[in-house]
Amino acid sequence: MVGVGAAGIVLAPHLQHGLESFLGAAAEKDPTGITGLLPNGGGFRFYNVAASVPNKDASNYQLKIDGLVDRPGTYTLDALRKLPQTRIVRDVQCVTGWRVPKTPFEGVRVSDLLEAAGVRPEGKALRFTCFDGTYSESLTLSQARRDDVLVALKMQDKPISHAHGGPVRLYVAPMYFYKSAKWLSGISVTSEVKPGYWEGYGYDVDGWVGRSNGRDDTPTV
Ligand SMILES: Nc1nc2c(c(=O)[nH]1)N[C@H]1C(S)=C(S)[C@@H](COP(=O)(O)O)O[C@H]1N2
Ligand SMILES: [Mo]
Repeated sequence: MVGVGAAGIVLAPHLQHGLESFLGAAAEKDPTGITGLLPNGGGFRFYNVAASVPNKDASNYQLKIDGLVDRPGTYTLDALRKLPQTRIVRDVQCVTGWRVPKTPFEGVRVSDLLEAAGVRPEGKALRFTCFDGTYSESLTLSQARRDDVLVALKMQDKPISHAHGGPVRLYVAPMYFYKSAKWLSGISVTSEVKPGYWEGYGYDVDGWVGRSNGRDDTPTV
C-alpha cells in the first residue's frame, strides 16, 4: 500500500484514474472506505476526484439552471421527482475498461429542463457543475437534447446512493461514464463547449463509447 500511495502522489490525475481501475479495490476511492472491499459494488468502481463531498438529500438538494436561458430556475429534489421520468437500461462503460451490463437509470430528460428554461439562440452548449466543488462536464446542446441524456434520480431502480453521486447525477447513456457527472448541482447554458474535468487531462470532449479516446468498445446503444 505504501507503493500505491507514493505512486498516487506523483502520477497525473488521468493516470490515477487508470491506476485505480487497474489495481482494483485496494486503490479505489470510496467515501465509506469499505464499499470497494465488499462484494456489493455490482462491478462498479467508485470514483471521486474531490477530497470530500457533502451529503445532500431532499431537505437541502438544489439543481440550478442558468446561463443563456430566458427562465433561469432552481429545482428541489421533490420538484424533479414530480416531472415525467424516463427509464433507460444500457451497459455502463468506463474509459479505463470496466463495463457493467444492463444498468437501469431513471430520471428527467435534460431536454425537458432545457425546454422549461427556454434556451436563447446564442446558447450552444451546456456546462454541468457538481456539489463536490471540483468536477465538471460539458455537452453540446444537440447532444444534451438526446432522449437518452438524463438528470438521473435512480440507478439500479433505487435512489442514487451518495457514493454513486446521489441524490442526483447526470446520465449520458451513449458516452463513456466520465461524462455522467456525479453530485450534479448546476446546468448552465453557454455559447461554446468548455471542456470538463477529465477532458482537461486528455479525454475526448465527445466521449461516444467505441468512437472516442482511441478505444473500440462495443457501443452501449
Ligand atoms: N463529480 C464526479 N463525477 C464523476 C466522477 C468524479 O470523480 N466526480 N468520475 C467519473 C468517472 S471517470 C466515472 S467512470 C463515473 C464513476 O461513477 P461511479 O462512481 O458511480 O461508478 O463517474 C464519473 N462522474
Ligand atoms: Mo471513468
